[in-house]
Amino acid sequence: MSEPVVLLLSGPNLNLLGERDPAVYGAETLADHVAVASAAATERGLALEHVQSNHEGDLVDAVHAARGRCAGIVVNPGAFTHYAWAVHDALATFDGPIVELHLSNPAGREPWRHTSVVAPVADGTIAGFGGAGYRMAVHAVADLLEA
Ligand code: CA2
Repeated sequence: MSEPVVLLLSGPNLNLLGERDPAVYGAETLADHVAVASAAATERGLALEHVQSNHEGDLVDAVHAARGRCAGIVVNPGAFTHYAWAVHDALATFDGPIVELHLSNPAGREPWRHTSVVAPVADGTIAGFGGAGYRMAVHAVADLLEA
């Protein structure tokens, strides 16, 4: 039998990681983070799928495609975190565990980053641990699946 699939969803501008703002977001590329998340998934007997988009509707479509097919979701919605209610509504239709992930700690940054519209439909949030958060988020989903 094939392993349960965890969907890693990456929002806008995260495709530029490693190219700018290393002081805030680190020097690693998104591909580096996906590799870390994949390795963590393998450790836990899970498979990882990754979707990155700069378009809100694509992220909504990816959540829809995950319904009934993926076991859990790790989502770094990028700036959509703070206002994309369509992403919130799509995630609310997903039955498995959802972990919200951020490289930085939005709570310690500008006031407009303090609101997350994703947090109410996530089981929990991992923020401020840089790239290590990708490993932590996959393990959090795995723990919730095993609970
Ligand atoms: O800390 C995070 O992971 C964020 O989700 C990153 C978002 C930001 O809007 C959230 O408040 C927190 C921004 C991602 C932008 O990524 C860039 C990558 C390279 C260069 C510039 C931006």
